[in-house]
Amino acid sequence: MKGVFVENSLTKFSDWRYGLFIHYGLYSLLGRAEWSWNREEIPAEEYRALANRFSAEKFEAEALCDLAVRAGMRYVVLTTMHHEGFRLYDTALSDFNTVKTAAKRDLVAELVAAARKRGLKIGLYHSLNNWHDQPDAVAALEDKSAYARFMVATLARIRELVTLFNPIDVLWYDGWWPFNAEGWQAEHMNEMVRKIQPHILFNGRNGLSGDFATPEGHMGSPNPWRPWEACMTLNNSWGFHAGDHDWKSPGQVVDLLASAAQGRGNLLLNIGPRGDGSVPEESVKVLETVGAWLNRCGGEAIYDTEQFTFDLQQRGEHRGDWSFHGPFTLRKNNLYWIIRRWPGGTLTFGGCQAKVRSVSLLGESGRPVSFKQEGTRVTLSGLPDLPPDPLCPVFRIECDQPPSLYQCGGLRIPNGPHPHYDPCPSDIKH
Ligand code: H79
Repeated sequence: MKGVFVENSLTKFSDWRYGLFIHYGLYSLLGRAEWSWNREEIPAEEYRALANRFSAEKFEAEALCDLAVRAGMRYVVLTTMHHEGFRLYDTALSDFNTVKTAAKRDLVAELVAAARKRGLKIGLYHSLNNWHDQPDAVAALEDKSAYARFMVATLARIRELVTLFNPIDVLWYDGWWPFNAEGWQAEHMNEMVRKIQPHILFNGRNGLSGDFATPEGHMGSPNPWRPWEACMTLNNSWGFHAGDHDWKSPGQVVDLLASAAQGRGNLLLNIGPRGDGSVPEESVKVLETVGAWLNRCGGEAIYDTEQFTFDLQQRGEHRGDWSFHGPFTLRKNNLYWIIRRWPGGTLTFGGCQAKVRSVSLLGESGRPVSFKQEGTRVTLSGLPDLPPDPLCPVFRIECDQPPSLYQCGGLRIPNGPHPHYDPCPSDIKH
């Protein structure tokens, strides 16, 4: 299964599944993550001067989008302007942008064009508040005329962004403090954008709930029946941090992806290019390794899956614990078992509420697997002692109906949209 996205009438945001988040700005030059201006109280003039050094000579939109495709991703989201207020596009509203300074390029235009060329969906990240423009939202809190000026500028900036880049797929608001929806005039804001781009989607960070939830740094949404997208760092920083080498392993990324796929959510996984625009090799390697796995065998279990678990995401660190070998995902009559920890020649799971028709190992061999079912207990046998995939073997367990897993002492795992969650009584207190 290829990562390149093919549009069809059933396509929905949740089927994008896996996207590349790119945090790039002046902070990337400092290498101390994207909040450094604020956290270090860098004098404004000193920070502004970074723009004269921000030449972005290794920022290659084509290569970034190629990486996203190789990684098996279906969309990209770029920070067009982070909290620092520096715009990566050709705005007429401020000189603090990449076209008027050292780079002399419109990086957003380049990325949008490259993404479109590859059939990738595109999201533009926009920070509502920023530390550069005066007044900023905090200064506008107590002063009516400052507030009026601030909102005129904010709405004009957003209007210009979605006019310059039209059509795009997502407007990704961030930097919401210190206002709520009323303060941001969020209804008016969204309506204005929708008038210009009727099909655009919004996240829920301007105070309204938007089209999808954006859990940051964790999986799952408070309301799992709404579309959601978890944004996660690949190390522990969004913007480039020269001292952060704490990269997630390919297996950990598989866990995140499976967790998203179980809950029909998306994973927006971040890279923070260096100041010159080059991408740390470690992130490239992890993304490519997972992309190769998706291509080889994982894709069928990850893309276009249905809502399967409710509770596994709700229970935080317990997620995926139904099976200690690795998570399950679901599509139609197929249950997929993503085996992160290979226990050896046989594998058993209980609680299967459907009749299993066949089992196969995904991948080149696609080989059928022997199994037996005794009631709700299913055992796969005749398996090798060592894992048959270098990263993570995946089984397709085809059933006679959409399967659910249920076992008292565990949790009931309902399939599909389910208005009432009905836990097993012993599991109510978790
Ligand atoms: O871009 C990445 C982060 O920089 C950004 N979102 C991701 C995608 C982000 N910005 N802020 N936050 C995440 C956390 C919010 C912190 C806050 Fe606060 C605490 C906002 C309000 C209270 C700092 C302290 C800002 C105002 C007071």
